[in-house]
Amino acid sequence: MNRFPEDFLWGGAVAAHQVEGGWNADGKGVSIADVMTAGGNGIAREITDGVLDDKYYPNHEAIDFYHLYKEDIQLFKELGLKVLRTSINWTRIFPNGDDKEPNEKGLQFYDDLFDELLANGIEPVITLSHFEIPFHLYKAYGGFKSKELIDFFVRYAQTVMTRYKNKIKYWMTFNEINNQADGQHDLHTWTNSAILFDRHESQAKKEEIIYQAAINELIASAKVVELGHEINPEFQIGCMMAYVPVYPFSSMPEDQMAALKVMNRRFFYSDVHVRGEIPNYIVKEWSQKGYHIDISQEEKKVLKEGTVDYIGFSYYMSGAVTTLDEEGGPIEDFPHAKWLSNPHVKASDWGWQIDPVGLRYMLNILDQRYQLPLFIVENGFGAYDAVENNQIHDQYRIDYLRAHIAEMKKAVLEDGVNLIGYTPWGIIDIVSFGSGEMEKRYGMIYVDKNNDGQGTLKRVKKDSFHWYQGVIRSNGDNI
Ligand code: P53
Repeated sequence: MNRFPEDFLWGGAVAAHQVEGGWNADGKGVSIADVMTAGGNGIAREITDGVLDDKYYPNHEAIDFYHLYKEDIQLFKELGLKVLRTSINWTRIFPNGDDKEPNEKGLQFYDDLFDELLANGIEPVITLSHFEIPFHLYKAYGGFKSKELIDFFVRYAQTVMTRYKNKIKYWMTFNEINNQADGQHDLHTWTNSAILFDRHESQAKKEEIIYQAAINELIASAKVVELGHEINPEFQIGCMMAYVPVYPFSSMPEDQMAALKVMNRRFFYSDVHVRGEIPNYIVKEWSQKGYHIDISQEEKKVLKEGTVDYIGFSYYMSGAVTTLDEEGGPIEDFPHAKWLSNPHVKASDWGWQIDPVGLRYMLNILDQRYQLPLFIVENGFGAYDAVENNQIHDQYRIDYLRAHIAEMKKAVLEDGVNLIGYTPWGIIDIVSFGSGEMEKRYGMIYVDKNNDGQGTLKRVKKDSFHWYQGVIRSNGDNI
């Protein structure tokens, strides 16, 4: 085979909270994304205790996809997308998370959205939880550190999987479940787990709680995989991981070992998703640190019975670690090692290290580790765009995507990796998750809106739009 399979899933990806807006429309509840202010390039977003009058929340309107999706779908159709990955915003369906009955208007919105996509030949691919946990579940239960959230998530998933069982085939449970692995980034633990920490918790105690939340999510995910297969045996239900290959900075054996340890910390999540067992390196870590993680025999069985059908993942960049005596960022757990920037690759304006070969490397590592179908559900280049005469010449974005697709092709055609699809991130400009900016743009479709929330919301095709159209049309031959 020297071409991609004919049914390769070329598409684009977004998430509900980053596009929809309509944050309190038609009975929707407040989600954790609704209490995140705008930060900036290098400026952290603030998480407020509820929605405050004097703050600006960029996700409240986002790009108003809630009202404009029909026009956007026409553009996606013109672009040639075969699939669109988005999420269901949990708080449209269960506004508080622990409600007894779902919100019919929220369910109807996704019926309409999915029907519109399908009528235009675009298959929706759905993430169940993409940083949209009901805020109430944080306040009243402390987020996923509580086992009660397992049942709330399962009920929500059961509701939507039943309702849309003839409209959706590909599902993912928790977006980038492993990006809370470091435990250092408040935004990541917030968006993945919405954990309410006590004020004076030590770093070690926090880490223990994050592991507990992670285990609870993995159990919830496994239950949903099993249940989903009962609802419709045709369902393909995957996990969603952020993979950032971490290289040894030098060829010192210790650097190689440090890189392996840092990678394992992230692999832990997919190891459980795929194998249904907690790997020994984590069992050991917990006992060495004296952590008590609550998981019953019954729950261990659940993990084993709910293993995923495929691995969805994001790929943006790589990293490097060293044990040499160099200046670098600290690594929890490996005080003798640090993060360094890799002199052999360039970085984006946000410091993300651009590494197309890393994608081929990662695809091979995953294929060998798991032997499951792989699905690249995010990849893209966040950049500042300039509009000249109503045109956007984003050659840098084309260069980034082309280089990554070229490596992805090698992984499939030369290395034999089983890859089922590719959905570049932020196919249309959206609110950045990490910074809350509009001007960190990923799209092939420009949206006229700036960081302060001003603009007409008008959509304009960028040069990358026409380029990607050709890629899809030729099934990846012309890149
Ligand atoms: P933004 C870090 C590393 C890799 C992926 O991110 C990440 C992050 C988070 O900062 O997140 C994913 O918008 C996430 C999306 C997000 C996208 O990458 O910060 O799944 O929601 O928008 C890009 O540039």
